[in-house]
Amino acid sequence: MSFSELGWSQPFDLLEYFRAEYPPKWTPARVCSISHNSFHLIRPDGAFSAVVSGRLRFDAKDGGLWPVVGDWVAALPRADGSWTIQGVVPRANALYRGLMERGEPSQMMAANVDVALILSGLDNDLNLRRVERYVHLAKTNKIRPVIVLNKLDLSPDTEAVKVALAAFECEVHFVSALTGVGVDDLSAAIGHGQTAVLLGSSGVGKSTLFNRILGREAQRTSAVRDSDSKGRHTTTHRQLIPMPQGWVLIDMPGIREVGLPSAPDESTDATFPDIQALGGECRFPDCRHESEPDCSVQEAVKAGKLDAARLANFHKMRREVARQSSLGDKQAEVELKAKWKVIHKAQKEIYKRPKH
Ligand SMILES: Nc1nc2c(ncn2[C@@H]2O[C@H](COP(=O)(O)OP(=O)(O)OP(=O)(O)O)[C@@H](O)[C@H]2O)c(=O)[nH]1
Ligand SMILES: [Mg+2]
Ligand SMILES: [Zn+2]
Repeated sequence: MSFSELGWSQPFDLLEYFRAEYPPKWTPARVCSISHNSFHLIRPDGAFSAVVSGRLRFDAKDGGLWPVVGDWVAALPRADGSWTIQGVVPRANALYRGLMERGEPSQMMAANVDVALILSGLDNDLNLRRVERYVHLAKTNKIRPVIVLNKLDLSPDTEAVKVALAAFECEVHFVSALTGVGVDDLSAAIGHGQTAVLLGSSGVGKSTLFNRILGREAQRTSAVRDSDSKGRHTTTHRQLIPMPQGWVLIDMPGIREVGLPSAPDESTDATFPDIQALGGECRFPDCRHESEPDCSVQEAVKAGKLDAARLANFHKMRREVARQSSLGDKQAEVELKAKWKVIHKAQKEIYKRPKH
């Protein structure tokens, strides 16, 4: 297996980066899952476990990087055959969620993710407001959102759902993880070497789809409750596995509250391209589409061209993003600090040089 098949998709060579940055014995590997203090890693010749080195643990307390699922790390073999993680390779991006409800900063869920597969089950009424939140999560984290409607075998009439999702301007796939219908097309929509993550409520069929694409039962699944078709939170930890199709998939536990991560106020614009386009016609360039005069967005709602519930969610999400942003973003601060450390070090080197 190559690094690309393990999901290395940054525009520089991983081995060259290691040669330039790390001691010769440090080897690149990717974090597949984490249980307590044990990190399950994969590299081209196979899987192995490692613990975080004392140094990295110490640095993390002092604002250094801590590895999460999807991270590329530098692993070092010890004399007794065990491994330690010595460093974390700078991330291309990361999937954050907000924890405003708990009054906590945004939390990193996975690193180096290219595609978010936003799953809903056609056995339940489609919760458009929730899908808007997932799309936002993806877009603010620079991840391509792909909306997936699963359980097509239970509800083959897709027209109404297609109409309801048109405003999202997102790629949409209808699949049945159970029968396999639509799964090859979905897989083909994900590029070679990309990393995709499964997002959605418990019971929508994330793990069933994961197993279907992988071709074996790697993840446990369990039936939804008869009373309301809700899941039982069967998957309890994040799991990354390279798929035989040449890309990488991360199965996730079902998300209860889709909290929005801290981000600039305008971040909701990309999530609501229809509202953004209408907003270009408002009288005031900084119109908030609330009660301003000559607001094209409000007019579109009155004319039945824009769903009032969608606009209400736009407002709600904007307020939530602002509140979460005031709570900050721990890991992002850590990354920024690490970046500045490197810059300051480089500056010091420059000042140390003799002046001519
Ligand atoms: N009919 C039908 N059932 C499906 C399909 N996909 C999944 N299921 C069923 O839905 C139930 C829940 O599936 P899981 O894969 O465990 O759901 P999950 O999203 O991983 O749930 P959590 O791990 O709890 O977050 C299981 O009984 C699956 O067999 C499908 O395409 N059609
Ligand atoms: Mg699951
Ligand atoms: Zn307006």
